[in-house]
Amino acid sequence: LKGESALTKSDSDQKVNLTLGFAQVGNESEFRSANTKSIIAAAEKEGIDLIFENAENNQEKQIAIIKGFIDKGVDVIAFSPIVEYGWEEVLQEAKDAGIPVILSDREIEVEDPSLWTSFIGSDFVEEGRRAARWLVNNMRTSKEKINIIELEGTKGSAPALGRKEGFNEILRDNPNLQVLESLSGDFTFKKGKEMMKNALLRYGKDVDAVYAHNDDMAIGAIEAIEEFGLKPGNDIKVISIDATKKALYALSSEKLNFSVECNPLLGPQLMKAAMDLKQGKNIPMKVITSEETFTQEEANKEIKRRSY
Ligand code: GZL
Repeated sequence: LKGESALTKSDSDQKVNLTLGFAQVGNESEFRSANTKSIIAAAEKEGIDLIFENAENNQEKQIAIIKGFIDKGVDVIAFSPIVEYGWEEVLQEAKDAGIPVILSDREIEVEDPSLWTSFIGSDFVEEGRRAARWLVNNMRTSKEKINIIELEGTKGSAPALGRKEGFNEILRDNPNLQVLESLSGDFTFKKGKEMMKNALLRYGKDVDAVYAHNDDMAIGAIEAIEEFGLKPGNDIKVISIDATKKALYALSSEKLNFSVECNPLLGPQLMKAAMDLKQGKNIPMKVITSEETFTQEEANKEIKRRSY
């Protein structure tokens, strides 16, 4: 779906008369691919006419897509905002056009909360706390300072801001853990690997652990650590968030040490919210998905039941 727009015609026995415009953030990670598949499959299942557009990690493009939905007069708009800020104007246009907006996966910061109707996604701050707690409880070294490299997600995005906040909250109570450097890997494998290579050139064996805001950057860091001549998961502990299948395989091969789940399968909840809105029902302002965490031991069992 990269860069294309997909118009999925509903099946013949259309159950609801509903057109949903969805502006996807991009195609940057395994999480995103699973998220996209979930949304499209859920629209098909419910007989909802989905207009799916991909903003390719560009806010101007995402705004233009949303404006296009307003011009088309869709019933409901949903999107996964690439960053938290800069949405007032386009969401005011949607509100003036009487089109409700659902935030999928990522939140925004706006003065006027009436500019969006509902948020369906995760508690990123808690995800960051869970990652930090594992390090606090599992980094057994004699060193008085445990040195961490943080690989951050897209600058200004809700998951990157939340995961950093939660991680730092726990570190404030554990001063023996310190972030040597925080680098932006933009949630991608390529940038994550590149940033980790730079960090290893600067700090080498002084690095004790890597905290990656998502699996794709963690897998990149794992490759960079191997190419540097060290053993990921052993010489340098690696922890990540999302817990996609790639992370579960890295856990079972002991190159990754811990992964915090961030559930991408939001399609069914999103379609239910859109249908409820169309039928004039009130919907909850926030729906936080329940999530788990995975150690190396738990990975093998989980892999068997995972579709993504
Ligand atoms: C989190 C989501 C993040 C994932 C990344 O809900 O927005 O964006 O953690 C994805 O993998 O790129």
